[in-house]
Amino acid sequence: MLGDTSFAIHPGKEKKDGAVIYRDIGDLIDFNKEGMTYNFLCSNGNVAVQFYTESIVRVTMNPKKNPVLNQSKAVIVNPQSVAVKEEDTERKLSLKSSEITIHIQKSPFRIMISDSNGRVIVSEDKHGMAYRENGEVIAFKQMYDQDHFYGFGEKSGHLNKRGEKLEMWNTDVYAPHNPETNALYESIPYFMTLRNGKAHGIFFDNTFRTFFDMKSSEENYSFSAEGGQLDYYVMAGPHPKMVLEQYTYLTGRMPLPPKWSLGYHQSRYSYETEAEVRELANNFIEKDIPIDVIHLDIHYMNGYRVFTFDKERFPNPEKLIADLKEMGIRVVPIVDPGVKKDSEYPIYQEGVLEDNFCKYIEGDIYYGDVWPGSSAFPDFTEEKVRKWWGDKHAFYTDLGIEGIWNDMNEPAVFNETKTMDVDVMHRNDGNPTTHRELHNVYGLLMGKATYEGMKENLNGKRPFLLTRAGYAGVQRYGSVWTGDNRSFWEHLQMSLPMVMNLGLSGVAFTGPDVGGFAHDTNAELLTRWTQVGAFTPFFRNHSAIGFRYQEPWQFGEKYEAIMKKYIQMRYEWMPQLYSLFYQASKQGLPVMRPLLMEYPDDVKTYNLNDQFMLGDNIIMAPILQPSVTDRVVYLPDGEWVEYTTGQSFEGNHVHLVHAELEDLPIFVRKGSVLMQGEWNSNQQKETKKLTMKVFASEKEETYRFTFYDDNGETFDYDNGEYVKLELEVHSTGETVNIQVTKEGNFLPAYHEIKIEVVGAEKSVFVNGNVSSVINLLN
Ligand code: MIG
Repeated sequence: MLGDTSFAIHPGKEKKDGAVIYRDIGDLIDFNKEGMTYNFLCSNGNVAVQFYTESIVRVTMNPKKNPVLNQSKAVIVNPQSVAVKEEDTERKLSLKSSEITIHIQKSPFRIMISDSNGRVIVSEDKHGMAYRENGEVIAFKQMYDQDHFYGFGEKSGHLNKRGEKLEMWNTDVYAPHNPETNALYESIPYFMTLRNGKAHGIFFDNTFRTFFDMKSSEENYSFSAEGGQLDYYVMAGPHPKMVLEQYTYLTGRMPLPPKWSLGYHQSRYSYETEAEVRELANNFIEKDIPIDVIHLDIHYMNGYRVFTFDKERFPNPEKLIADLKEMGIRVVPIVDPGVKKDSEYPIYQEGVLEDNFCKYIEGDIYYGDVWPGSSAFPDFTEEKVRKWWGDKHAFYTDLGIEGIWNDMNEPAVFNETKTMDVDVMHRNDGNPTTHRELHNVYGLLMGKATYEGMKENLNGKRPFLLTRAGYAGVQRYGSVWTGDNRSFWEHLQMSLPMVMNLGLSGVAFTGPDVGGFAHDTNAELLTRWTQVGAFTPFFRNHSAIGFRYQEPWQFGEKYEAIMKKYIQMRYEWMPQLYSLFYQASKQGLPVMRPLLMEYPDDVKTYNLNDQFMLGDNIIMAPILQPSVTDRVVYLPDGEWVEYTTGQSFEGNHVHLVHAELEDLPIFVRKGSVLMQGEWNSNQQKETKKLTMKVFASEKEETYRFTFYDDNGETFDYDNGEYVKLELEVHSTGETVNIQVTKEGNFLPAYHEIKIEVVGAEKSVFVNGNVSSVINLLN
């Protein structure tokens, strides 16, 4: 059947008009192996297959030429040398590693991937890889009745994306985020499929506008891009955690953030003067409400010029920053990419004279309107420009600043398309190409420039970066907030699946604007949102100009007291949180998880949107509606205890729980542990007393946990300056036996960990000896 391989697809299930004509990859003509790469010449294109590890395989199809295999902005590793067994017959070829087998049907060329147990992971049937004359590339895969889809980066709507069509094109969306709002600020063209309790992942590494169609057909789903190659990685799983480890092996993991960035952040568009910022800081101290960070939004600058301070509003930033630091507060200023067109402004002068801005192919600089008016945009795709931009951050670090907030880096422009013209060229480190191709990585590369520049300038201190836009791999540089939400209960509800799906997409350090950005918040909403925020990985209250101020004290003492309690709890839970962030930095696992990640065999968890887990043993069931003080909670297998009341709950059951405004239902799995510090004061946040709570189980249980701590500020952990405890907690009816293996040289302010058994009297043994502490001195 050589040659004649065009087929038509009707968009939408019913529509019969407007068919789209695709060209199938065709038949296999010839193949060879070069190094670690299998090259397939097909009648209508070229395909390369590489094993990255025993359980990760990459498929790249180029319609016109040999696949280009070295242009990824996301993947940071090269293929390992994997022993592959080949089996070649007349109709089929199979390539087999210890974990995966790729079965290739030769005519037409179709790929099926199975695991070592013969379980089908992905397969192609009637349609496989194809493309269109206009440059679009597409892959069709069979969809199974039992398939559930997760991830896709930053998306509104529910957890499970089956029945949705998702678009990736970094977009500034100020209009209310609806369940149908599709392209948002981040593009992470990656998803995880859960089928009968087993998971696998697909990462479509294409920076053009991409689509994932899990909607139009019941037989197959597809992923496609407006241009470029069909370049995707299949991760074999089979556990959801393994999928994420595999995906973050490819795209990298979050460096351990500075501890202060895990605290409470207060922001406003904008705190406009030094006096206002000082008053804000004083309020927190006087009221004993913990705070680590105050953000400075665009009004701190002189006419919105980045790398400047407005000297009238902020006469002495250095002093302000030093004074706040004494109070235990850091300042994080916003930095947008747009550089004001102003020939007397040094950054603009340098940018033009050193040729650092994005240009049209004819050589004219691209100007777009943003806050400063007409502005030029650094070409972050070029190493030289990233270095320039990164170095400029000495302006901030010289003032004592350790964190930066990148906004508008989709890049957002005030025009019809909301962004830069797609025909603007990027230099792309010697491989010039258009904005159409690199739009989705502009934010990622700005993040890279900023993170690396800050790191360089901070002499051994960990930088913090908050970024709005990004692409797969953004976790290597920054944390992500979910952009301009509103003070709607619906947005509080939606933030849970949104943050959970970001977590499933490799980005562990995320959160929404607590209280809601646009629109006026209210006392009850802010209080409930702060309860949730206390346990989301990134915890920042932020609100927009023209709307009600929403600092924790704005609605009177009753609400202030509740919010204060939860913000303080954030700090009491810091040892637990920090250990989970450590896990994220090592394995790529999210801090905040959907239940399906821990209970992939439990179908009741597959689209559970209003509960989440912290690590593997805590379930949060917040109240997400006004005037509601009772809610349904689903607890999966195991036995559970409510954190505040101590009440026991059976797993595998639905419960009705009561929660007054001051209550957040928190369930801890029996037999597991929780590390708890204490709240001292804002100037003295270091925990001196650490307790390990063991939640007693009547049954025999074994629980494992990795506890981690270090100085929270530097990279000295690279030289062994950390303490890591591998804990194995074995509970029986009468005893708790704790096995501890310690690693690292760091001695925290607490010299021991007190063990407290919650819910029963039990004898406690540490490494075989009766003891109620874990001693860290030896
Ligand atoms: O066009 O800097 O999402 O957090 O406060 C709005 C002002 C620009 C959008 C960000 C928001 C920030 C605001 N920015």
